[in-house]
Order: sequence, then structure tokens, then C-alpha cells
Amino acid sequence: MTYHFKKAIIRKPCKNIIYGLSSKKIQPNYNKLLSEHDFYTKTLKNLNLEIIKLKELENFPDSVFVEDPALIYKSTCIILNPKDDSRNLESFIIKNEIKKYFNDLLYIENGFVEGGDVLNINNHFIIGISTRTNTVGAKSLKTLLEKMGASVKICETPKNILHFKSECSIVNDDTILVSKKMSEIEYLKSNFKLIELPEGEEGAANSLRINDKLLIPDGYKKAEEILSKKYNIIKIKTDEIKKVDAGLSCMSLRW
Ligand code: CIR
Repeated sequence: MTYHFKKAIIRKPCKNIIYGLSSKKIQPNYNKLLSEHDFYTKTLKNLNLEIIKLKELENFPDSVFVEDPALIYKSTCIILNPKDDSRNLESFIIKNEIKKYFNDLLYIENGFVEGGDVLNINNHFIIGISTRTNTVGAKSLKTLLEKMGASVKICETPKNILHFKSECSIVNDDTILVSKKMSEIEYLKSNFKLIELPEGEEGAANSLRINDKLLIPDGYKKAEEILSKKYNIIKIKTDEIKKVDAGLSCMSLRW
């Protein structure tokens, strides 16, 4: 199952994360962000995941978000191609750091794709076209995944949402947690059960199912009420991480 994980790759946030890409143009506080990241890492450890820790990369402010330069499927690591100039070389660096953990490495040959735009449900993938993932990149990833036996659907990420997964996440094998904007995507509506979060709680749609727990960002009261009825939730503080447009899924690569 998609959310049964044994291992996770994480990267310590570098001090320059305060200069990370931020649509709100706000700088996070480094020490507070570090403690959010520590708590996140401890939570994964407590869920019995083996943690592989990568060193901080001061030249890459957003490099803590390891989900964007790589994608793992069936013991294969696909090296992606982040679009923003400040992040593009992260894929080259992470490749050298993590190749020893995988049987095969594949590469996006053309176009741009970031992992935040790739939602995986068992052997199915939804790739969102966004300001970071273009059609050429999405098609290139689709070809690789299909050769590995997966099915792939390419969708549009709604405007003003950074990544497809910024406002959606799988909570079990047939159910996707979504914000209102994501709930309007025809393909999601007609193929999955959706749990729609109320307006103002979009941030909680980037939750993270790991084994029998659902990690949700702290501070979203209505989401907590809805989700705690059905899932074993763990709340994680993301106040600082949010300032650089990030959430729970992007801080680890899991398999
Ligand atoms: C960026 O703009 O690339 C980072 N500041 C945030 C990346 C978040 N990644 C993700 O949601 N997958």
C-alpha cells in the first residue's frame, strides 16, 4: 500500500532556509524551523521508519524539501528536474547522495517536474501541471512510470497553488483529502472519494499518511475535528515551514 513505509530520507534545514522561496515573502525563524523539523523527524522515527539523514546544503536554501528533486517507486529512484534556478541542481546532488539505496536510477529526460506535483496511489500516479511542472516534464515522467507498470493521469493544478500536493494528500487507498479548489478537479471528483476541507483550512490538505497514522499540520481546528473521527492523527507544527510555502509531505522521501 502507498502509505506503508519502512524508510525515509530527510535533510537537515540549512541556515539559508530563511532565504527560501516564499510567495508571501516572509522569512522563517531558523531555530524554530529546526525544532519543527526535529519533531517531524522524531515522529517518523517513532513510527518505526529508518531515517536516512542527509547533510544540510547551505547553497540551496530550499534543499530541506527533499520530495521535490526525486521520486521513489518500486525500489527505483527517479531523479526529477526542479524548475526554479535556485533548486535545479538539488537533483544532481541528491542523486549522488542516495543512489546507493536503490536498485535503479532513472532520469527525467525533458522538461521540468517537481515531486510536489506527483501524487501516488498504489500503482497509479497523478501528475499536476503547475508553475513548477510543465507538460513536457509531466509526459517524460509518465513515460518512465508507465514502462514500470504504473498508470498515470496528467491534470492541471489550480491557479495560485504551488504544487498539486500543496492542497491534497491520500488518506487511504481510495480517498483523497482535498481543499475546495482541488475538489473541483473533475478527474479527482469522478475517480476517488474526496474529503473536502472547509475554506481557510487548505493548508491541512497537505497531510501525510504513514502506516496507521495520519500526520496533520497543527492549528487547523476544523480539519482536526473531521479527520480525528476516522484517523489516528498526530499534529505537527508547521508555522515556520509554511512561511516558505511548504508542508508535511515535502520534508521526506519515503518508501
Ligand atoms: C519552493 O518554493 O520550492 C519551496 N519554498 C517550497 C517547496 C515545497 N515543496 C513541496 O510542497 N513539495
